Amino acid sequence: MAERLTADARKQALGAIPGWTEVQGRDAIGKTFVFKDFNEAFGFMTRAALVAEKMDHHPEWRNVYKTVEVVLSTHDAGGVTKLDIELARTMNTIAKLTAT
Ligand code: H2B
Repeated sequence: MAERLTADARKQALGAIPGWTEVQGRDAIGKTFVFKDFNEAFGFMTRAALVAEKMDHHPEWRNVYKTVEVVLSTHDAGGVTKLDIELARTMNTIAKLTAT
């Protein structure tokens, strides 16, 4: 099972993934993605969902029109692990590919 990252390791990893920050009050990371419209936002979610399912690692997220608020944490570990970092990085890549 993936282990929780130390505060230092988490900070260092976040420094290399644009837009992702620590969530206040819990051991999790988050980012709000803003797309051109709903079509793009949902396209992003669809692609990200397929990757998440393949990884067996699932986001907490909320969509309102063209924004997607994402929170990542490894529930089994009670905090941020390398799986969250990997999914965050992948989501940034997917967002780039999705945006027109
Ligand atoms: N997603 C997230 N974010 N954290 C988990 O601990 C987790 C998950 N565990 N997806 C997986 C599913 C686990 O429940 C299954 C049984 O593999």
